[in-house]
Amino acid sequence: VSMEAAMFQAVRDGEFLLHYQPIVDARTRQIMGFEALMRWNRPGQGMVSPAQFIPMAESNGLINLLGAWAMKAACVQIKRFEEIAGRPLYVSVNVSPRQFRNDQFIDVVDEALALSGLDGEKLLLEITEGILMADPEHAESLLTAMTARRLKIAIDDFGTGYSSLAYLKRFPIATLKIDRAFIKDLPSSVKDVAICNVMLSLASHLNLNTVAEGVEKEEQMDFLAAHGCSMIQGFLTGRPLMPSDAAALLKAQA
Ligand code: G
Ligand code: G
Ligand code: MN
Ligand code: NA
Repeated sequence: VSMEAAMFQAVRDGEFLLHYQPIVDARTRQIMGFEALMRWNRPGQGMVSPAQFIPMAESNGLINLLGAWAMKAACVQIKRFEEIAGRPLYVSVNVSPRQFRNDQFIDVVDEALALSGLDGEKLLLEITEGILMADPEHAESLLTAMTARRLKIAIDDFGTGYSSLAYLKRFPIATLKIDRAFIKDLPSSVKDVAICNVMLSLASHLNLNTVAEGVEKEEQMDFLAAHGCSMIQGFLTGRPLMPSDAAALLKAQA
């Protein structure tokens, strides 16, 4: 069978699952939330990376079905994590271009919030600069609907798109996720130090939260904490985990 046919069947058979990567406070290292990351547990082939199947789901349209499932599953799971931790946590969910364009997307979010009982302000939707600028009028109306529900918007892979900074003025953005391309060579790269400092300063002046992605080393963590980055996500502070492992980590921190 083709990959496409296999995917349709896999959704039906429940072969997709979510892993959760901790997002921690840069200073205290306390877990503040998790990014939900999709995995395909394909029988006989092990875990298939989203880098392989998301582009395909995006082109064949299955991303809408898959994304709706992920939104609900992530909201339900984070409520369980909150009960385990005994304190508020947030969940970050990736939204693809095709999901963002889909007229039913806001209904999917409403259903996920209703089903889970999660407060809208605990849900952070990750979109890229390109998604916003592809159709700014549509983005404006959708983001208005989102902020009415107190949902939060994060710019994923910040700094890697081709857009100007104009969208930061136009749209209600809560968080910048600094792409790991700028983190990788910290703190030895003079250029990356300069770029990160400017991004962190920009975020601070605009009152935006920052998440540094792909943090793997203590030196990177130290640099980021010292320069005002609010949160850290990376293998140093936690890999993407299956729910039971994420729950164990929360219990250990409590
Ligand atoms: O976890 P991993 O590094 O393999 O993820 C690779 C990419 O797949 C990420 O950059 C992320 O944007 C994308 N991705 C992971 N999970 C989801 C999801 O649930 N929905 C969408 N649209 N993209 C996802
Ligand atoms: O595009 P997005 O930011 O959603 O991508 C998240 C991806 O980054 C996930 O697939 C996750 O597995 C990966 N990732 C998370 N932390 C690290 C890290 O410290 N190093 C590397 N190389 N990848 C990471
Ligand atoms: Mn992301
Ligand atoms: Na990213």
